[in-house]
Amino acid sequence: MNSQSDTKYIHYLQYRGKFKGIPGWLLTTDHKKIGLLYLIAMITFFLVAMSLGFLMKLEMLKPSSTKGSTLMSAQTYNAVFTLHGVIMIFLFIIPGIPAVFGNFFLPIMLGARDVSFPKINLLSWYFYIAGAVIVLISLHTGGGPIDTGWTFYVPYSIRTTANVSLAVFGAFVLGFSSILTAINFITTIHHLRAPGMKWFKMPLFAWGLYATGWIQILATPVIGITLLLVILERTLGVGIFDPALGGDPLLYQHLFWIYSHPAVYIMILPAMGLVSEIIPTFTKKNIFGYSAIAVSSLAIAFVGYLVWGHHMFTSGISDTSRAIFSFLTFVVAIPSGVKVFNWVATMYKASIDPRTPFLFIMAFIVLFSIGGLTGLVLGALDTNIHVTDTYFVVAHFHYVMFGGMGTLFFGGLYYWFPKMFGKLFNEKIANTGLILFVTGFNVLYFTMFIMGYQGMPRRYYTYLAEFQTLQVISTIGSWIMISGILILLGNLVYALFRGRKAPDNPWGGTTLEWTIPSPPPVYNFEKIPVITKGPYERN
Ligand code: HEM
Ligand SMILES: [Cu+2]
Repeated sequence: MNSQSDTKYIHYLQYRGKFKGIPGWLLTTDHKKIGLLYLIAMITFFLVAMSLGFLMKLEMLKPSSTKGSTLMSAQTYNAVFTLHGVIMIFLFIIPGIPAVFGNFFLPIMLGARDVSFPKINLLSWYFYIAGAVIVLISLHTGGGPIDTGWTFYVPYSIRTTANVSLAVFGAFVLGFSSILTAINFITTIHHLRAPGMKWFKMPLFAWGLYATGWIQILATPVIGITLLLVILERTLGVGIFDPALGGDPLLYQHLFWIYSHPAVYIMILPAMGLVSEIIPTFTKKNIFGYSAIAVSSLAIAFVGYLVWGHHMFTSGISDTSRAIFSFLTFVVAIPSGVKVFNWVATMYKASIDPRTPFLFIMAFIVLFSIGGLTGLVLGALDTNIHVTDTYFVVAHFHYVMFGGMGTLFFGGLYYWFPKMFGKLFNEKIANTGLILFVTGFNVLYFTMFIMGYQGMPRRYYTYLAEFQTLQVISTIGSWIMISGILILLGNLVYALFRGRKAPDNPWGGTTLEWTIPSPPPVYNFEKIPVITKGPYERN
């Protein structure tokens, strides 16, 4: 470490020389450390929101109307499901895989030493924290915790005395974190790929982040402006969404879902990219249909912009638009199907090494397929009218969002843990945790499909006695699932302190992160690699 001109040395100075200890973290511009800062914050928020989910299910053990509320009042229940949804969506699922694994691994997988704008990358984390703190403050100020549901629908969100303005302002600030991360990833992919790494030699995880980045940049401003308009309507009564002032509440729904439906692809496309990384590693085969998978990410991102109306089939939109939105919702299933088909084709006749990260893929394919197929039930006009706003919807989005991105967030953590921390974990305990998670998940949410189909509305803190058996089974499911999650997380915390040292490539992966030490040095590569073959080619 002596030549002044060596970029490695300069990088070392840039990232290590200056700050140590806490300042070394809070002022870091090292993409790996920023990924870890997001990881710590995100796991914390997830555990808080998970506890709220646990409490909601506890409340459902008996119908409050007959024997008095179990645990909380109706008003508190409204605030709890709102906060649960807001935290899970804006602080866990949307930043999720891009902010943690995108930050830690994208530059390494492209053969770069960092993202294009390291300081802006740190700023994105501060916007994330600032947004979270503002939401937190809103719970204890003004009219108290927001109680509108995570969708902040007007006219209720204009009328309620709860502190909606500050809470949605927090969500507005969070949007900047998303946009800045996307700008960094897109410019990094365009400009910092290693020599020889042409677009179709790039790992598929990078393609997932690329498609996601464009949605983050183009859609996030829509929700940003919409939330500012809600604040404006609450403070000045301008008459944009409030029908009493000549406003249109349906306009709010259009603007909200013009962001929030594409946002589900911000959640799932990086996760799907992760699947395309893990399957070749454990099948020891090159991925089937690389280009089709890469292009299907962009296709999903594009068509995903055109289906938002399927959230409004019963809101009074025209029959023509209902038919078009329903048709397009089915079209989105095609590029998604291309991915699932190519993943299964890669596994076909492979000698699969069923290690823990691969078992997460199996769990994902089962849970996400149930979520996807029930999405078609919701996308069909006749069945939608029957199940919209019931537990069927709640079950559906937990299967796609939690069963999809959530499972792969933990799967990604197990896949890359040895590389990130240089430690190995206990696979037996991990597999036990995963089995409990998947079993509990289905007991908890599949019963909610049945209750929803039988008419159990969502967002009610009480219910008719006939639902009690299924409610109790569903609650027990949440205990099994949550114990699985705690075992999965506890196992990694233990490995962090007591795990055996990990080799550079414990799984036999072929992408660039497996060619450098575990954990990676601050400058990533001794020498920038030259790429001559596809990411999953083995010889
Ligand atoms: C970890 C354990 C979890 C449990 C036990 C849980 C439980 C629940 C329950 C019971 C509801 C329905 C409330 C009602 O309508 O009466 C709900 C709503 C919701 N959950 Fe979860 N959930 C969990 C994880 C997640 C995850 C990972 C996500 C991320 C996507 C999520 C997102 C949501 C959203 C967005 C709502 C709707 C809130 C609203 O109606 O405004 N949940 N959850
Ligand atoms: Cu949608």
